[in-house]
Amino acid sequence: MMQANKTAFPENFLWGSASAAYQVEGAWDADGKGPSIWDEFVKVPGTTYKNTNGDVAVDHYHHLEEDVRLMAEMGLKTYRFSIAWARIFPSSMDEVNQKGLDFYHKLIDLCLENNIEPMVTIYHWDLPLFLQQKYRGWESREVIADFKKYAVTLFEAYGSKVKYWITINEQNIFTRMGWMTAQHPPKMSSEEKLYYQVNHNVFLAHAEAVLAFQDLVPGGMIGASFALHPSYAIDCKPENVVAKMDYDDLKNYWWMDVYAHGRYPKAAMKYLQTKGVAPEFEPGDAELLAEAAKHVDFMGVNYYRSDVVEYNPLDGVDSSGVFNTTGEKGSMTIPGVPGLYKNPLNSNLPTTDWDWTIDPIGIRIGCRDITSRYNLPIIISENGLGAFDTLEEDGSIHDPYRITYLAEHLKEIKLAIEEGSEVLAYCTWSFTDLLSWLNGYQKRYGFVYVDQYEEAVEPSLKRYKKDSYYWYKDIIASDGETLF
Ligand code: BGP
Repeated sequence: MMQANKTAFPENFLWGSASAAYQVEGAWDADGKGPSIWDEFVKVPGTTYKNTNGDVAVDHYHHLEEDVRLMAEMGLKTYRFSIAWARIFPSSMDEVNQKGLDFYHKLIDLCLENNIEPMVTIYHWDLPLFLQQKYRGWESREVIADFKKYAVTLFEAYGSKVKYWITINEQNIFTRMGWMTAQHPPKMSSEEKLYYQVNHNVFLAHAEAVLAFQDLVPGGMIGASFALHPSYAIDCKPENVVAKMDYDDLKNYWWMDVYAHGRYPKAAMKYLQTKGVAPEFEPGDAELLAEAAKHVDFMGVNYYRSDVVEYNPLDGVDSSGVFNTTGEKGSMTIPGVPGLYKNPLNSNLPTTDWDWTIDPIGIRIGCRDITSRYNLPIIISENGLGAFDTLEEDGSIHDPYRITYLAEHLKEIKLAIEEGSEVLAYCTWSFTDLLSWLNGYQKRYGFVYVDQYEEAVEPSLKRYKKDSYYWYKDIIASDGETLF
């Protein structure tokens, strides 16, 4: 729907950037923090690229003032970060670690002093290890009450200062990689029944937090962040169009429908019931999900790439695909589910060195779809390019590829807004460079380069502004006008 009359980015648009505790903080056992499942998982040789881990990460924990100063100098309007559950409850849900709470008070206060709206993610994958050991974490319904308690503790501590809250980051990713592809803790593979049950537990935990939020943070906004994969049927063969519908139901709407409507998509549920892997409901679950959905204020969207969908016969590809964690372009293989779909490469689009399709229009398609299906405001909670960057001798980093990637996506977001989507915020991934869960430190996303090499014994952790830092600064100052 191309129009001649252009509207501007909305007033008070939140130009932002994002991170997650495990990927930036380091200080993995400082000030009373307990271990998380990731602290344990990464120590098993062979689980991450070159056995990299977040023990130090980019040491944001000890560079707080410097990092927020860099954000303020850039003019950032919002900073999305996650809270490490194991800093708040290190070894039991009965004892709060005040030093953990203090750390985030400090971060939030620094943001506010610099006119940066803090945006808190309650859970970004780093479950306290004691909960995994006690009842296998998300596999048990016990986690629902514990998550609620943790969320309530945060609402009570920070609710008067923080307006924007994200319950869960990319439930679809951490559950798939934890229970289907064995790439994340607890490293289980093809546990399909458990995978759907775990997801059900996460939905219930999210729902409890959303309902508790209503009384504790009046005027606040809450939602979940979802890893959105808009999809294209490979062609107009009807069986490929049905495969796309199956893909959307099982890979996108399975999550977004629950957040926004409080119910699972019907066809997907029937399929899983027939297979005997659908989640079991207890009395009250359906009502809880439906009630919470009425109070969700936005859809959080993490967008990196789109997918192509082609029908996959019963004797077709049966694999989650080889994941490229090395940056050697072309090493990824295509995934597929027999009887449903497979995901061939999109020959119309370029890819990153990690084989992720670069598709700016996909973000507009995603926004349009969410607007039509759910009529909810949207927070783009992550979008960015993982790339190799080079630190020049003079301390500069020239990353025109990142600027192009972000600019093209922003232009499409602007079009989505013109077409009726209500987009409240755009957070790039990420502000500083950070640990990429499985891909080490060489896959860089930040506006700020951090000297943290997997090879370095004692990295300097020095911060350097990339060209993209100055570019985003201008975008923010002009409210997006310099994009055009
Ligand atoms: C999302 C996660 C982020 C971040 C990002 C980039 O799935 O929410 O935590 O890691 O993806 O992914 P990667 O680090 O695998 O390149």
